[in-house]
Amino acid sequence: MATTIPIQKAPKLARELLIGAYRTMYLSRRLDDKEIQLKRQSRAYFQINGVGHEAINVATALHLRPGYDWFFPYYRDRAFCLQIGMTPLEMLLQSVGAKNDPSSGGRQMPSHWASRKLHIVSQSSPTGTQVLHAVGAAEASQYFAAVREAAELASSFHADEVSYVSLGDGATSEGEFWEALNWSANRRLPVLYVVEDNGYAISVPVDVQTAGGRISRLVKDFPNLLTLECDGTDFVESYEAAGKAVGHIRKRQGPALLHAHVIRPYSHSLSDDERLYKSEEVRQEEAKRDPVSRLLKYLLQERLLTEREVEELETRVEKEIRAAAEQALAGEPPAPETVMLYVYSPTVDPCSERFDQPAKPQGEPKTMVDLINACLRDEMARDPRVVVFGQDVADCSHEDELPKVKGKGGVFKVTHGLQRHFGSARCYNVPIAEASIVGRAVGMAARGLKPVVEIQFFDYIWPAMMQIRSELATMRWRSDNTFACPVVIRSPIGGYLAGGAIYHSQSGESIFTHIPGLRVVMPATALDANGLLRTAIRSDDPVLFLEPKHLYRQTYNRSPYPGPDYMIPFGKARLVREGVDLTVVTYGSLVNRSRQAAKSLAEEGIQVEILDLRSLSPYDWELISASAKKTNRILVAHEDNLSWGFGAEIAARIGDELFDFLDAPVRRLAAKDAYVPYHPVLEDAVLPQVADIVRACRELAAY
Ligand SMILES: Cc1ncc(C[n+]2csc(CCOP(=O)(O)OP(=O)(O)O)c2C)c(N)n1
Repeated sequence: MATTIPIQKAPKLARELLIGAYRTMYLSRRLDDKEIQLKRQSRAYFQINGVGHEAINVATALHLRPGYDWFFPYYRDRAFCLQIGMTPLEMLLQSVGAKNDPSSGGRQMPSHWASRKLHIVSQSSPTGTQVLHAVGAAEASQYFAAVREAAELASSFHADEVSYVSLGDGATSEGEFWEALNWSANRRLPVLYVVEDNGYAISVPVDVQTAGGRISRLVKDFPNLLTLECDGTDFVESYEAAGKAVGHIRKRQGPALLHAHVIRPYSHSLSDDERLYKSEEVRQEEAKRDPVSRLLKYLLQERLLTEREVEELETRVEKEIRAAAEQALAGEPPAPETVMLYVYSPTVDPCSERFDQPAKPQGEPKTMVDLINACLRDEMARDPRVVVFGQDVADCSHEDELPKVKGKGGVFKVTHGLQRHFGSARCYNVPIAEASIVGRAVGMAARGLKPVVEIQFFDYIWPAMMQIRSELATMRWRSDNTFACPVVIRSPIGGYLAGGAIYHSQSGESIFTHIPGLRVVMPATALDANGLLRTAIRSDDPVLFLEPKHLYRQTYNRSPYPGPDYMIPFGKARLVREGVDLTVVTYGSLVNRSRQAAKSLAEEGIQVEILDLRSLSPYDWELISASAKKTNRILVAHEDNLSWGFGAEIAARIGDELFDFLDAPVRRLAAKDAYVPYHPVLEDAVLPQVADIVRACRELAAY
């Protein structure tokens, strides 16, 4: 059962601590005022404030250790970040979007902080995604404690470290918050959740947002979770509550959630006016709980400061802010030509020769499933930071039963034996919560682990879309290369299974190739799967590794094991067949279908060249161009449906850059713009068949 501890007034706190706290709170408040002024003068482009949250922010930060614990602060956490060690100048450099903004190099809105030195992981704007990153960072703590060889390679690890995350009352409505609580409570992860409840999410009051209007009541029965509630505008009470929460976590008793009631008197942001939806009476009641004036009153009442000393302190703060603002405004803007920097790793290029390593074939031919499994084994043996998790990926979650059973190892057996061989810390099952799988992987990778996670079927990747598109793919770019999360997401994809139907046959790779920062790969043979997966794991970018499940156990695409260092660079297509009359640019399940089509076309005297792209982002433009210049006719063929698909991009680029070499329009062959149905007759009607390819090639050759 969770415990709810009533908060009592703390015994007298040290004078220096209280004065220091007041200083940070006042600094934070005045920095907000300064930013608002800059925005009104059009010298900043956005403003969101932390006003009303200062007491809980500083009280919590005082129990945490910069560069030791890990921080995932909400945009209201200005005072928190100041107390942890960010400077007013660093904050103002972000307000003006300066080149030297240490959080993002002018790429992110203000109040989206990052600092590698302090361990503030780059924050994004979606409300709630950060919670899973914090859980991932805490899971990394648990991992490092269990896998010592990995801890030795970590940039920082301490046995009692804490992963701090804050969020608003509104953000607790996100499913990701509940996924995070469930997993962190179950695994007793060292996470501190601070819910800064200012009663509103923009204009929506908390009683509309949350059943019963009180989040701490809803979560109090989570096992192992310490739940606390406090007046977050009362510094002394907040300090006491945060101390209890942090103590619980450092003793490794489980996570803690601190529900702090705060106010938000400056409206949501400069684009909002709370008078539109909050009555004057409510506003005046809230004003009585202003944390900065409350602490000041306390300091004066307890005679810890004189009026004169307050004046001196405040004058010093004003001076510091003025100087910081002047310096920030003099900061250089970012250079336009740098905008493409750090979409991908600037140092590890998975298209380079380093990732071109020859196969050393040994033994009997193996299937794609076998060779993916072999690659995972090799990489886990090579690097203790490689960790595998997902739904059903382990052999048997209950370790005591493991010796008595054969083991599951994935619904397609791709991860079979990994738990048995490497232990349950390195390969384990997790709940059916896809956002949680990717979100936690982001937090783990930000700490230097290499998660290779499985989304059981591509059809179920969608709950993770926000984490993939807005977090995984953006982390390096948005933090100006300060953080990265080179996660590998493996997922079986596609149809041609007979009976897979709409929810076990989906394609949709172009939705992901559209995302800058994400690499997308799709092998068509066992050997390619092995070599490309190794490249994915050793690269420093996030990779979506799509495994056409129809090809998992085909005999024609088998290969002998190529050895533990075999790698294929990204962006290098495979020339499957040479021809002179036309080129089929394809990948995945259509590679072999194109080969079959080409064989029958050869009998008619049409010689078809086939390129298997293998990696879709990046793709091999060089080979496509060379082939187009040779055959002058191009058909792009894929299993995914036609409209707005991958073929549209390739066709458009060929039209753009190779028009003069074409003897015919670029043609596309793809699935119909519908879903894959259950009955095989219907499935055949939707997905491209060999006969369709033959027909399309014939027409193209005759054009
Ligand atoms: C996923 C997502 N949905 C919507 C928004 C737009 N938005 C920004 S802040 C906000 C309100 C958040 O409220 P709360 O979590 O209570 O924090 P507060 O602003 O009150 O501190 C909304 C809806 C967003 N940023 N992300």
